Amino acid sequence: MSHQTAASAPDPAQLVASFKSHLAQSTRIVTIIGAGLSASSGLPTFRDVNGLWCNHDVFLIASPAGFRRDPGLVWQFYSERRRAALRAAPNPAHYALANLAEAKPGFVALSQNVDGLLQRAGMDAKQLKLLHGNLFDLSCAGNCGYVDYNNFVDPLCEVLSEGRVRSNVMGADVDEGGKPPKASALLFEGIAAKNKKILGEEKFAEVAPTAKDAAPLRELGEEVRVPEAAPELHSGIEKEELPQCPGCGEHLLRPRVVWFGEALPEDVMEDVDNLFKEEKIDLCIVLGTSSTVWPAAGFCEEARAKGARVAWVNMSAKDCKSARSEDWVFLGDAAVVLPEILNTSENEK
Ligand code: BJW
Ligand code: ZN
Repeated sequence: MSHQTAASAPDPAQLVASFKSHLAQSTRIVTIIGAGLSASSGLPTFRDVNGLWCNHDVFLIASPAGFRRDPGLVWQFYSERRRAALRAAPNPAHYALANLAEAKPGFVALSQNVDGLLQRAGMDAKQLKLLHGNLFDLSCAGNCGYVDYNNFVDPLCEVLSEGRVRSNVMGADVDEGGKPPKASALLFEGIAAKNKKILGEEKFAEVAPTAKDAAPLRELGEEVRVPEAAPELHSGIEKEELPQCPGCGEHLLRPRVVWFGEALPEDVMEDVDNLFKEEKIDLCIVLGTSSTVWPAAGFCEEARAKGARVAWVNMSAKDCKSARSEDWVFLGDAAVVLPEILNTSENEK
């Protein structure tokens, strides 16, 4: 773990000690959480190199329009995510946060994660605000009001069973043996399509990748295919084959997560509004998020406005760009950093 502030790099031990001393005196603590928290549990983030979005036009997957266009493709993506989350286990950072929540009744986690791992680490539901929903809640895509909470069935229907889902609807192939991950065919096609868009047809033709360029991305003997055009992603799945809403019998079910352009859950936003309306906040921890998605990206400044001192925990300094010189910045894996800096047993309960 390396520790630094935006202005200088003081002694790491001193930095941890000063953070711990502030933590011990803090009662109202807000944590803004992103996908980096679950990275050590083996769940890919969204925007990192092998992240979930690296193969995708985000809006084909995480928008109501994407679901209308091809609900099968969206369901394939979320079925894989449900399966991966079910197989994953909470890591030491999830437990450190759950312990802190128990030790500090004024602690609130504002989590963008939908994987259920904080709940499984034992965090009290009252202290956990799920900004972007939950992979294991399903709702009617036609808004008849039907909701199915905590549905852990897998697969949800035959067409979404493991063997049937195309492997490349997730991020680039996941590194399983400590070897560098191999780019998937879809990633390669995506890069080509993007370059084509930027350069225009003619310029792209001049610099288009050749079979030789593509060769290192393939297994020995695997056929090398150079994309000709933008990949047309279609699942080929009929609506009738997907989970149907038992409430109205008319529409499909969808994962109850928040897509781009959709409002965050009303009750959650009400709690968040009240949180920032109430008295002083002592500490805000921004954890494993690129802070690119709103409204969550704005919560750190709201906490500052209520007097909070801010601590950042992230693998990448570039995602702590709004850090000020008086903030604590802990660069490293959340699963290593959090248990060290929270060390809840030392804090007052
Ligand atoms: C590690 C690590 C390790 C790696 N340890 N760290 C204001 C300005 C501009 C735009 C907008 C605005 N307000 C609204 C918008 C539009 C839009 C938006 O924000 N667009 C931006 C892209 C610009 N926002 C919305 O549309 C939101 N809705 C809304 O505002 O509605 C208004 C409305 C009101 C009334 C009526 C109607 C509408 C909704 C946003 C929903 C986002 N949904 C997603 C998908 C959820 C479901 C799913 O999971 O599939 O949420 S998108 C995706 O991004 C997902 C995430 O929760 C979210 C944030 O990503 P996160 O967690 O930060 O992940 P990454 O990958 O980006 O970062 C990982 C980080 O971890 C990195 O920093 C790594 O370095 C780090 N890391 N390993 C520690 N081991
Ligand atoms: Zn319905």
